[in-house]
Amino acid sequence: MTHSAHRRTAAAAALALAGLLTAAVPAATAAAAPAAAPAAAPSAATSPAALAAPDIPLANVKAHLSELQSIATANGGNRAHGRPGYKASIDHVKAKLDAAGFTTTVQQFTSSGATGYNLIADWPGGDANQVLMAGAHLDSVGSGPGINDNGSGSAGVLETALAVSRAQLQPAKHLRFAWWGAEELGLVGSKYYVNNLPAADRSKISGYLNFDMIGSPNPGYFVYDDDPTIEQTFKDYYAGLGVATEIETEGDGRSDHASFKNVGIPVGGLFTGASRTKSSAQAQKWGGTAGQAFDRCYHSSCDTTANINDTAIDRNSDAIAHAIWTLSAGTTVPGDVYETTADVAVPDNGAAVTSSVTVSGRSGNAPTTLRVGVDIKHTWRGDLVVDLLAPDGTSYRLKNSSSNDSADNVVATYTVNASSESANGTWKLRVQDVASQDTGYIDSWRLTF
Ligand code: DTR
Ligand code: ZN
Ligand code: ZN
Ligand code: CA
Repeated sequence: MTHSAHRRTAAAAALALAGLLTAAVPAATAAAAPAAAPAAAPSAATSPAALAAPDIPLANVKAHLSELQSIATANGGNRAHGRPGYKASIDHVKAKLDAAGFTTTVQQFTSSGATGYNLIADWPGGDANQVLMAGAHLDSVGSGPGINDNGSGSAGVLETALAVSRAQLQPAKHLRFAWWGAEELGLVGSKYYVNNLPAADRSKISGYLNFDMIGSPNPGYFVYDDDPTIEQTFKDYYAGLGVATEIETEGDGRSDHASFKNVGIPVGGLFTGASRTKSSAQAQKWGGTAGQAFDRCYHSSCDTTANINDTAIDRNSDAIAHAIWTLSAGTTVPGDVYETTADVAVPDNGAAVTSSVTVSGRSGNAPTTLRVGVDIKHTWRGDLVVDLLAPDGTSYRLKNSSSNDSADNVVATYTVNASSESANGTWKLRVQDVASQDTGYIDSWRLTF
């Protein structure tokens, strides 16, 4: 195990404490520990929200959709490229972002003899060499207001950006949000943006997340199968809800992520379906109507605010926030690391166990973005409940159990607002397996200040 200048392995300290706390035992044997953790499963009610991303209020997202509907109604019934309704949409979204502290830029281009506009909004701060982007096309087709296609993606991205501002988030990476023009003419706006981005700036974009139709009235839950890390982030989110997802199979080239993928930038995204028909099997798992299009108002005048499924756009807006918070935490941000690699067995369907690291020599409280990196080996991670315990015993829920997440291992970094906790002291990771059969062990975990 190599140690960076800042890395303080607490393995020795943990072993010294092992007799008092949780015996660090080889993974091969069951935990022999007189666990220091409480016998009962941790109560989520006592745990201040630790999972980084906030809930994105459905009412706020729907208010944006109503505003886009009003804009279309006031401008000939659409928000299409080259028409007044599109520029009015850009101005409307820009004003909200300016008021929320974003640095906005309107990028102009010409397509089919008309002026088009991209809106780019940078959230100040973060590592300029690691830029995480999220975007949605803001234009509609000429035949209607385009509320699902793509007011839904535009509103979900907008409300997530506003949530970043409300939280005054200070992620490791730099956040950039974008609303594209003329997607319906062939990804024109996003292509213009990428083509006019110097190669050196393209290489700084660690990922682009695309949201085009995320509130379809007869929704499916599709995840783009492009970059595996981005894909898994969305799948993990939906697994946490107990909602099955499918790989998005018609997307390649069909929306603005293609502009980024074509120049080698990792991409991902979510989609609830367009004119294709929902199958019986899909209706079985997702509800809705088999034999009917996911969105039967696709590219039609009836793509209005009535053409939205609230559950779908709510879930997907929350998924956008989850991905932004998770993927912007960064991986190479320097920081003071406190780690233990002592294996601690997790008894199958049994008492919680804990693993400790001791933090010392720091002043004041822990940060709002305390990073908790965990590596737990397990053959059915849905069995596991994971909490961080601060030195004063306050617990922060990192991961809930989930009956259908059968994937192996929990390897993740959680961002916890631990600013009310003293930095120094013994921090613990508490893990409980709450379902029988599969089992595993804590392999290592670390705190990064
Ligand atoms: N081309 C998009 C709609 C669309 C169709 N298939 C996919 C797949 C993934 C994202 C979007 C789409 C439009 O009409 O805007
Ligand atoms: Zn469209
Ligand atoms: Zn679209
Ligand atoms: Ca189990």
